[in-house]
Formats: sequence, C-alpha cells, structure tokens
Amino acid sequence: MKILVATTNPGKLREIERILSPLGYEVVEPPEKMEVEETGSTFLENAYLKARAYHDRFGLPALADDSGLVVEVLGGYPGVFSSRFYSLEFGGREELRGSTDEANVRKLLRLLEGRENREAKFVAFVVLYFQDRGLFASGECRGEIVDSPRGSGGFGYDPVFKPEGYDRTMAELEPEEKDRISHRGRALRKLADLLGRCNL
Ligand code: ITT
Repeated sequence: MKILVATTNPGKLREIERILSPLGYEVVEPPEKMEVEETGSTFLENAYLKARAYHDRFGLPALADDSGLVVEVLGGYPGVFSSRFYSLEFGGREELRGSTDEANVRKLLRLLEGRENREAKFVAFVVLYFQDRGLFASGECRGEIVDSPRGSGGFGYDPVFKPEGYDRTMAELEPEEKDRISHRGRALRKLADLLGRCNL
C-alpha cells in the first residue's frame, strides 16, 4: 500500500519512513509543501485535519502525525503547541536566535529551572485517511526533562528528554532504539496492526 506522509517536518518524515517501510508500506513524500492550519484543540483533531487535507489534495491514502511533549508541572504544556512553544505568551515569549527547536528547548528549560518534578511524556496521534474515513492510533513515551541538552540524534525536544529506564537522552539513542520506545513508533505499529486486521 502506498502511503503519503502528510508532514512538513523532516525529522518526522525520516522516522515514519524508517518505521513503516520494513512493515511493507511504500512511503511517499508530498510532491510539494503544504501548510495545514492546525485549528483543533487535540492531537487527534489536528492529525485528522492534516491527513484529510493531504488526501484531498494529492488523492492518495495520507498519514499524518500530530505529536508533542506534555509536561505535568506546566499543566500539560507545550502539548499541541510543542512546535511553536517559544512564541506563545504562556510562560513568556522566547527570542528566536537559531532554530525553533533550539528556542523551544531553551524556554522549556527556563520554565523548569529549579523544579524537582521534571516528569514529561511524548504523545503521538497518527491518522491514516483514505476511502472517506480516518483510522487512528496513539502512542506515548514517558520520561523526564534533563537539565541541559545532550546528543545530536532525532529532533525537537529529544536532547532534553530522557526516557524512563534510560540514562541517555532520546537524542543519544540509536535511531532504531528511539523507534522501539518512541510515541511515534508505538502509534505507527498499532496503526499498521489495525490496518492489517481491517481487511480493506
Ligand atoms: P507537521 O504538522 O507538518 O507534521 P510539526 O512539527 O508542526 O510538523 P506538530 O504540530 O505535530 O508537527 O508538532 C510536533 C512538535 O512536537 C515537534 O515540532 C517537536 O517540537 C515536538 N515533537 C514531536 N515528536 C517529537 C519527537 O519524537 N522528538 C522530539 N520532539 C518531538
């Protein structure tokens, strides 16, 4: 089955290809960039909006991922705002000096400075939209936020997220190690399983 990956994030695209290709799916990149307004208030709504928009535009089964970091002591922030956390008024705006990932991480560390409870989880909702319906699955990865960034793998908040049971950050794991335990890996394997049992 051909699956169009409905994302503008190269980090996500890499991971989705890495996880779905060995499961027998032909993963296709979007022919051109497309911004979809994420007007939903949940990961699921936003994933559905993106999958449907790419499907309607390009006419292929489209897979979207809406994901983010949920931090307990920040009342669930950055959550659905993870990709643009630095620019939110919540917690004070952070200056953009380099990449948005770097500014997001800087703001997160500032807000958690001196905090004892550093629990966090990554959450992903994936939606595959085709034949006028959306199939979805979700995955989580629990861990905590470390004091300063470590490692160069992955993307986003990976350098400051230490998964439960590990003494390395997500950005210090091998790509396959991340996929085995990540929110995205878990969600995509569930979705593939569901698809396999749907007989479509
Ligand atoms: P698309 O909507 O085009 O897919 P996006 O980056 O805007 O790209 P989201 O709205 O789902 O996607 O935001 C996800 C953000 O959550 C992402 O930019 C990171 O900041 C963070 N995030 C999600 N998964 C992550 C992961 O595996 N590692 C680190 N950070 C992650």
